[in-house]
Amino acid sequence: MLEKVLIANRGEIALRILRACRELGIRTVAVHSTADRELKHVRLADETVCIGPPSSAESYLNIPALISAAEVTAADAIHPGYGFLSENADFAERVERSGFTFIGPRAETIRLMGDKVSAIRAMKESGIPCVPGSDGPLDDDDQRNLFLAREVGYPIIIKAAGGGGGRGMRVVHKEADLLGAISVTRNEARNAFGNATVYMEKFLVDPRHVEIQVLADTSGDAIHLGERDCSMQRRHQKVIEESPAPGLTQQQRDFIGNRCAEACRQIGYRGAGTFEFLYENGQFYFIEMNTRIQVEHPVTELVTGVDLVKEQLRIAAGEPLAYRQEDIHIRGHAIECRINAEDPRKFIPSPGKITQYHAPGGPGIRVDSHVYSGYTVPPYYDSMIGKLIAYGDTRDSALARMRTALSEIIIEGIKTNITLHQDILADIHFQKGGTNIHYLEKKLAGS
Ligand code: MV4
Repeated sequence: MLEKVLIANRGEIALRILRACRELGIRTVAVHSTADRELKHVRLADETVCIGPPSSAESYLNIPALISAAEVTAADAIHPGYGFLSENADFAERVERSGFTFIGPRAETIRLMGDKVSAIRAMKESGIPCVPGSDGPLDDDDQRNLFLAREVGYPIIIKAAGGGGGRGMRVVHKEADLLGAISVTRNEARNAFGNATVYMEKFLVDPRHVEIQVLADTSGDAIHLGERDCSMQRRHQKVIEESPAPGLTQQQRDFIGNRCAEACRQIGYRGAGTFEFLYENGQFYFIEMNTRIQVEHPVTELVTGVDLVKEQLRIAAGEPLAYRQEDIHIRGHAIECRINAEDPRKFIPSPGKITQYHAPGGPGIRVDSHVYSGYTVPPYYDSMIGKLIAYGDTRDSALARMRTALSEIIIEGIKTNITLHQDILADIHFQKGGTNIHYLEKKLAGS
């Protein structure tokens, strides 16, 4: 097993990783900025290293500072968590070249998936269903692009190969707007990502966002752990996630899940990963792959019983997967509400001191959070202060437990989005299940 892991992250995920290390008897190194001395995982870690000033660029994104911290503490591996450097191929490469284990896929896999054009090409070759489109980069031939779009059929969407997560894309509804949209998206992509490559897809009008969780070990074995529905989002920020996806049959799950596991074997994937799909009219369309542990991983843990972070650590230590596909069964239903320090109507961040904090509890309730009474939420980072996860035998029982938990939570001193979650849980369309990616924004706009 690994002996010492450096946690290159902060907040709830750093605490989550620390707990997994503890369970496996692995010592921990917490790195933190000068604004994060009071973080719960910093207090609990075996060793701590201050890596820089508050700004992420000078601390959690500071590659030399992180590698130095691993060297002075003699860590043997680095866990990047999510966000920050978790999907930075150059970081993964420098970690491994410095003699440490990167807890994640090989750098070349991260690079392959970071370029959306190469990711789609690799997935298509591995038998994953993709959105009809240009099947590669667009060139500067206007006539060819006009022809392609006509073949695909409007509306279409132009996306930047270096984008992802909602950055660098433009919907085109009619031919007259196509060439302008391509050149604007190209220029934005060149400026934002240093990569002017753009591609074309059919624009799916009201899909759901359904993603498949996978695990793969270093000996080429891979399994899937079912799906998560992450359609409840606003401006590309997920608000609520759940597993299983409402209405998905076991047959559909087996079909798409097995294809994802097979794709992992074909590309030599390693570690935890997520295949993102748009789901419309019973069909899956691959859009991107995430090569990190995700915020919403707990809903998968609750319905499968698999500790995904412990599996990441075991895989990084070179151990084979502890589960075969036949061992994975989806049981019950789990739902996660992301708790943010923000105004529930205007969505403006609300950092500051938490004067009173009481966590909810009871059967089927899990709280993944680093906050405590007296903790000050710093203004420099993401506003998510924790996740409330409810499990039940059925979706309705998970929703009932979530409602009870939301009513119990006390967070005073800062604004939070708890009332937004209560509104969503009281919504009859959400209760029915299967709302699409546009539902929340339309509901907030009052239509
Ligand atoms: C799409 C799409 C419709 N059709 N691609 C947005 C984030 C990025 N991961 C891909 N995105 C989309 N790609 C096609 N061909 C609609 C979206 C989209 C979206 C996707 C998932 C979750 C939320 C979304 C919100 C707006 C648009």
